[in-house]
Amino acid sequence: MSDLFQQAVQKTADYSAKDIEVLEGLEPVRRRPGMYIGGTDERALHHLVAEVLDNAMDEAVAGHATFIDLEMRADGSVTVRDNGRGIPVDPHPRFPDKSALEVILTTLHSGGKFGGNAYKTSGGLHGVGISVVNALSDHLSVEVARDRKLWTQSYSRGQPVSPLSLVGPVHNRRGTTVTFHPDPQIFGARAHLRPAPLYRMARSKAYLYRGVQIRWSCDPLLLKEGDPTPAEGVLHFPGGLRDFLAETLSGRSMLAGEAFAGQAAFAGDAGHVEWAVAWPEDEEAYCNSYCNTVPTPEGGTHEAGLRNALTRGFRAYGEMVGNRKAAQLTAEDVTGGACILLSLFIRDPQFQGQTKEKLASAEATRLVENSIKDHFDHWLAAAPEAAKALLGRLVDRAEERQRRKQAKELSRKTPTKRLRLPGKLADCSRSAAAGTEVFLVEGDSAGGSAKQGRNRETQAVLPLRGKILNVASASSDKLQANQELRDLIEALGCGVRDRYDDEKLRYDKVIIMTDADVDGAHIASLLMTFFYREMPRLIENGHLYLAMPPLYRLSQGSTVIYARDDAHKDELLRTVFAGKGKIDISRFKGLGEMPPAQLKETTMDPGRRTLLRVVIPHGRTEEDHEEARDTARMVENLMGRKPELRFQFIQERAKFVTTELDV
Ligand code: 28G
Repeated sequence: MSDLFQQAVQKTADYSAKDIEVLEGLEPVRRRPGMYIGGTDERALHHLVAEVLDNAMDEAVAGHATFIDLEMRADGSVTVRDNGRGIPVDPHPRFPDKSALEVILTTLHSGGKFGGNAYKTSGGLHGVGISVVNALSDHLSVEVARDRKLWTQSYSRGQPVSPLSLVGPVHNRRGTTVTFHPDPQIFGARAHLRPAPLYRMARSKAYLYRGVQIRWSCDPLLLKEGDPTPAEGVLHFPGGLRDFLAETLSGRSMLAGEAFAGQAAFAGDAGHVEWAVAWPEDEEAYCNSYCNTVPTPEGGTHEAGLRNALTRGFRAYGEMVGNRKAAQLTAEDVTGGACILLSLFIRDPQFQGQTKEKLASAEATRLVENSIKDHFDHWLAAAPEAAKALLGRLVDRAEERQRRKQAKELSRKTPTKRLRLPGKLADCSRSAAAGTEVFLVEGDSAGGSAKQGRNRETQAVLPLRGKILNVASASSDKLQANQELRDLIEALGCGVRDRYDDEKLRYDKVIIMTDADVDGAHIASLLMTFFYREMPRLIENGHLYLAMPPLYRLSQGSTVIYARDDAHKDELLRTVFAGKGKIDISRFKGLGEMPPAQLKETTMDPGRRTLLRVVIPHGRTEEDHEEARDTARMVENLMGRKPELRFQFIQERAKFVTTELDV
């Protein structure tokens, strides 16, 4: 047992002089409420409930309570009840004319370890004590069931309005019940507690501590039309954080299948930690951490411990499987795209920061890191394929970060020192051109999905921002000045016009991948024009292709299938979806909105996609011949003055260039 804990234990046994010194009346709270609850707005109003709920949670986490009731009444009051030990009602040693209960409810005990509860929450806006709630309520009543007796006392604005009275004997009941009504003098007559945020608060508490059942009830009069909050319900989640994470991630696909989740106790009864971490394909990250079930949105030492464990774990795993690049991983590479839930339980947590929403307890870092490290190594080793794929993605992140940094540094140096490859190119790892392809994608969001959906060995992705310069009407000066096109020329490596060298082309296939809509068609036609003008031999030699993203999204329940075209859609309706109820058919929205796995399946995977090869016709039919003779004028017409022709052009894909199926 540590000295600190020894002291804490002793303090629970008696009220030492030091504890009494920090006691103060409640007048300062009513005079400057904002100082204690972070304002007097609706948010602060809800903090009152959080405070009382946290007190009940403390009793549960300490192992003394298993149930908490939370009830919202139509009159704007709230009742919280726990089945813990009940706040002591015996005379207070230093104020023999007052009960311990009354001292707890009428004095501000900032700083001291007065509570004596080992897991007492003393951080954030919470932990200010139930006395602050009492001070800011026009009515508060408390019931204590303890030693087979039921006691009650009422207060108004922090002052007792009745003495502590014995109601009578009770059986089969134990614990504390607090009912309070926030003071309209403080919060305004129009302020009201709302069911939805309180229900959400109760739910997350239940997820954070699986040892408690929270019974929720809310007067139906408080539930406005359309509010999905239930009037009653039992919140109990034996699956803990793993289930919490699964719920917040529902419907999104994960990079490494199973989430990394678990719990571990610290040696010497010093507390425990729970965690759940997943890497979603969309890389939309969040990190929700808690200490003793109180949110720590500013993070702190416990988060640092988790980050260390994950980063060191990935580096060690990389070394083991021969991925040398893993050594460069930073915590940001590893957690920047992850969804993290972290819940720590320790004694006497220390909080810091403007709003006390950051954990400062130094020992938390080491405790958390050491507890999680071994579990993480096992998790990685248990599913090597998933672990390697995930590691590959994180290494991608690291490389992208390094490229960005390098590009930033280089842009400040002389232009001759510039890197040969553009910074936003996600290159493939194979160095020979044979069997490789580069996808030209519009925009960063589609580029992100493409990077995730690609085969990293053979497929490169170059995101191009905005509509590229309309080269048909641009002078070659302007062309030189266009960054997007310069990047494209650099990435391909083959040079332009007279200097074009097919041997130097860095990829086998150059694939234009744009949305299947008017804008996408426009961008595709601009790019095709660019190639036709600047690198005609690239087309002649059969390197240029159009990807065919799906046109429709068909869904039925949880089944989602994308259809290439009308024929494919009709076929799916006849087969997969036949006779199974309502089918949702929507126009495919855009590459960026498609999950990477689906983008891969429908549009990128060489085994399953359809590509159109772009060719310059050499008069196979009379018609083609006719058009091929005057392609230059065609191009100008299409790209210059008649925008309505562009769409038609690309839709038909058979005018100045024709396309043929590549299988
Ligand atoms: C219903 C709404 C919120 C609570 C307890 C239980 C004890 C307690 C609370 O003690 C003062 C200082 C150190 C003992 C502790 C009962 C030890 C033994 C408690 C709550 C007295 C505070 N028996 N349950 N406070 N300690 N529930 N629910 O607030 O010496 S507050």
